[in-house]
Amino acid sequence: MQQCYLCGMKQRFQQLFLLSIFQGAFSFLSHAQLALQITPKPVLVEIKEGAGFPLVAGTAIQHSPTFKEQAIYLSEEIMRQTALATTVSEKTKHDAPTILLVEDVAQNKFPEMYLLTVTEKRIELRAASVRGIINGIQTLLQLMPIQSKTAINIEPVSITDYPRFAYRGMHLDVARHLFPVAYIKKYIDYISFHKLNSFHWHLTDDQGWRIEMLSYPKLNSIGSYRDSTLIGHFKDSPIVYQQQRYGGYYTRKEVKEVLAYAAIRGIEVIPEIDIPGHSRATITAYPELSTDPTEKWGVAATWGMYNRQNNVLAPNTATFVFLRTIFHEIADLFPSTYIHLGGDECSKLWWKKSASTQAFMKANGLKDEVALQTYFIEQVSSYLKEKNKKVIGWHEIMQGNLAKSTIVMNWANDAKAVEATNKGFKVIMSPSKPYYFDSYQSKDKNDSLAIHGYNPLEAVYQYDPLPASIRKAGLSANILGAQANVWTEYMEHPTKVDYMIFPRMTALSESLWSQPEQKNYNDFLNRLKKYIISRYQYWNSSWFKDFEKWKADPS
Ligand code: TNX
Repeated sequence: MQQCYLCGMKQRFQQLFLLSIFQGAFSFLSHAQLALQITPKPVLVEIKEGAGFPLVAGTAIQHSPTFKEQAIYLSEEIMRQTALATTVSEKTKHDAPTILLVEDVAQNKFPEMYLLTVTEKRIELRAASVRGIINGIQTLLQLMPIQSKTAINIEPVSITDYPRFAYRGMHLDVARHLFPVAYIKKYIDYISFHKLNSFHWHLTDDQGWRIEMLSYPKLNSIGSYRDSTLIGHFKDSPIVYQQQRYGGYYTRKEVKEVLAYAAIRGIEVIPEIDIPGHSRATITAYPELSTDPTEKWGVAATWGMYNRQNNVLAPNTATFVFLRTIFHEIADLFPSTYIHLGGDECSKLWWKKSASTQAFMKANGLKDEVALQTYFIEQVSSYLKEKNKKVIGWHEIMQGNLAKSTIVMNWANDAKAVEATNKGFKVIMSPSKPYYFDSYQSKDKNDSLAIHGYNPLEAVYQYDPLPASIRKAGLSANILGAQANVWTEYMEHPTKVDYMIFPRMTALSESLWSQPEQKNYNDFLNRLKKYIISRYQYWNSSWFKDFEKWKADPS
């Protein structure tokens, strides 16, 4: 390896020169104290005396080997945000002010914790894990302006920070409407910026199967496309359809690309294959898996199928072979700890009417259709266990007598969470009130079409995903965390998704990350208006603008 001494000297002189101009320029400015404006609110912020860190073109980012990809990510984000080019290496080549990403096992008092110290000489970010370092990077990026700069003074500060909840997620339904891979990545960026850690990817439903399958190709050639799509609200009369083929799916290559992108950003991607209901696309592709194999099904063109149209899998040998095969294929593709198997809104009507289903129930000693639903969940759970995966399902999976290792995702109310924790389940809270971001955020008649309901920003902010009764019962540890759900029946394009999630996602972020005593809605609104809206603009995203006007209903 060749070394160029003079080159190093020259570089050092240039840096010092820039530094002196830059320090002169900033000496009369007091620090902006951006650290007090960070969202979600950190656990502990200590503002320090003295000069800040001079970030200039050529500043080095030095990293422990484990954090190589995160160092590159930080460098790219600094470039995008400020137009400053930093260098990335495992070793520093000079003693100029440096950004350090340090793997430090001592920072493990809390999961995903990070420690950020900014001085004149160093920005030191310490964490025991990738997620910890990513959380710190997101804080650091908020200490920099969103503006093209030749030099930035980052204020001297020390921040100790960690999340309140272990599971912090956002869901996205890509079955009702499909979004480009570029948008899925952008969505993952939103998740990472907000210090959330899980992306729940709702990949299959009545209206389309959205992931390439090698084992059952008709899921794509038939199941991924519908002939028409409902326009307006599904409860409108008369119902109007757009007669145009709609669909598509993410290829395995694209999924892998998304997974790699998410991994760098510390995000776990949890795929959901929704069974045994919500399966209209499946039975259209493979009628032999339905309660009536002679019927010619069609991928759903309308919304809200529950009890209205047959969309269930029939319990038979072909179905269980199918389920084992496709869940294994999914488990092999996704590195996540968890796989979501749906289990929601499974109508019992079609099973009641089906002679072969009734015969199966009798032969297997299943006393009713609820027991059959549990049987399905148990079967799939056992297939996933073979692949060492943990199972998540919507709260309806508790209807029967299910293994307690299954995680219950509760889309009902606090009482349902109490029921689940009392039964010994671990729970992820995603109550439709207020965590369904497909509901309205205003009562304005002219607001963009949403499914129903009213979940304004304030309600999202004020909601505590840890119900008081669970805390009092000493069962807090059974609430793993929470997530907001984004069902896309009425969101045809990414712009509409952005409109529905912002700024509610920012409120969610603070209620899942920050300690309850740190929450203050007015302070949050000020930070949102002054610092976060400019992020949405920087992302070229849309958002619901009237958020201040619409208050939470009294509970
Ligand atoms: C219920 S909540 C559903 C979804 C719909 C949503 C609309 C749940 C697990 N299932 O299939 O899209 O309502 O809000």
